Amino acid sequence: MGRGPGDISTPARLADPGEGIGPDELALAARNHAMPPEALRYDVTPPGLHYVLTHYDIPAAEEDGWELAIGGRVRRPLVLGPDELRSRPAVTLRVTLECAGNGRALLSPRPVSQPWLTGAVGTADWTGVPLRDLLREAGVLPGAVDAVFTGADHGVERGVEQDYARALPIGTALGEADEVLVAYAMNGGPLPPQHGRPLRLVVPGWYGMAHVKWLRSVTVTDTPFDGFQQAVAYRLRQGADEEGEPVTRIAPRALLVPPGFPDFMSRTRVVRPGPVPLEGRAWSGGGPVVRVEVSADGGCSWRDAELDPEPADGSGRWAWRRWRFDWTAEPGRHVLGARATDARGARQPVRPPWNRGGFANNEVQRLPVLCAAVDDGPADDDAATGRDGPAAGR
Ligand SMILES: Nc1nc2c(c(=O)[nH]1)N[C@H]1C(S)=C(S)[C@@H](COP(=O)(O)O)O[C@H]1N2
Ligand SMILES: [Mo]
Repeated sequence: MGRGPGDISTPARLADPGEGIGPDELALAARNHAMPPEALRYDVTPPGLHYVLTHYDIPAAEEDGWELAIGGRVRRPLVLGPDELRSRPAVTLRVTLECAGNGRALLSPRPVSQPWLTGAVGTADWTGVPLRDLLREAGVLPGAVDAVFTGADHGVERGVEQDYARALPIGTALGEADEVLVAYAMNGGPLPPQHGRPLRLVVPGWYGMAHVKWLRSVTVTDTPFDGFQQAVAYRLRQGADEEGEPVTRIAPRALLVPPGFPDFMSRTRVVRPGPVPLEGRAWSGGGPVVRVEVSADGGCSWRDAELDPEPADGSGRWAWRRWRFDWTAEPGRHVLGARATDARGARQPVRPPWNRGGFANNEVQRLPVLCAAVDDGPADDDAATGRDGPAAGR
């Protein structure tokens, strides 16, 4: 760790100019995997392709004997097992989940942490019991401020030993609009271990850190929760000493299904001249995405993409939406990107919004594309910056 135990105040480090990803970050990047961008083609992310982020270890957590304790400032504390939850009216929500650190590794200076590019996102159908039903049954007492959610995983972070825990304001936890779930199923099956088996919180529209996995307790408090993941991590700060603003809802973002085929090392896309149908997904935690625009020149000029209609039954309100755009590729190099605007008018910036933790960087994607005819084979072109041309299979 390189930091003394108990040294709570040590801020997250910023990489030195030109400093590459080190072994610690590589280890995090390898265990917390991204969703491959081609998986943006699916409405629901297939099993195993959804991104994963776990601060510590995946705990040994199984259904048998698991208990969720609901207590604190409530009239009737409850202890419920997965079977008792399953016997209650169930709700299934399609939710796009995104890590607050998505885009962090694109920042300069780069906050040293899990070095996400843009793949820390995925969409799943989560089934469970509305949290408000459980809190109503327990009877929240007057003066309640926060509901604190604690997971079974344990670790040390910047010198602070802790169980992973996050809170929501009691109004959000009880809210009709936010539809917070205590989920026991993902895509119709039990939660996989890495996604929180046997129980997790799902907070539609909020960044990933709020969706506490391996959930073992919900504690209603009459003072604001000041645990590490609430008061120290996940705050938007410019300077290390600022209190900062809490990270909450997902900022709008659109990404492309990469067109054509990739170069092995650089991931530059190779397409042929002529019509290239583009598609991607767009989402926001601030209301539905109402507009997506596409740029083929790195964000200088924009044209409207076509958004798929929202499902009439409202089932898509927390999920990404597909968009399409008919692009005509001309020979040469291009930088593709798309930008989303949500119902509240929030629009993705072309320049990255920087903060010390590297949170909520929803800058417009920059996807390099080389358009080349078959005869001028891109293999000789330095777009294939690796040793092998794009035709060399691996
Ligand atoms: N108990 C627990 N819950 C957790 C975490 C964790 O480390 N421990 N990580 C959070 C973060 S930062 C994210 S982005 C999401 C990731 O959820 P996923 O792995 O199911 O995609 O889980 C959240 N819930
Ligand atoms: Mo996250």
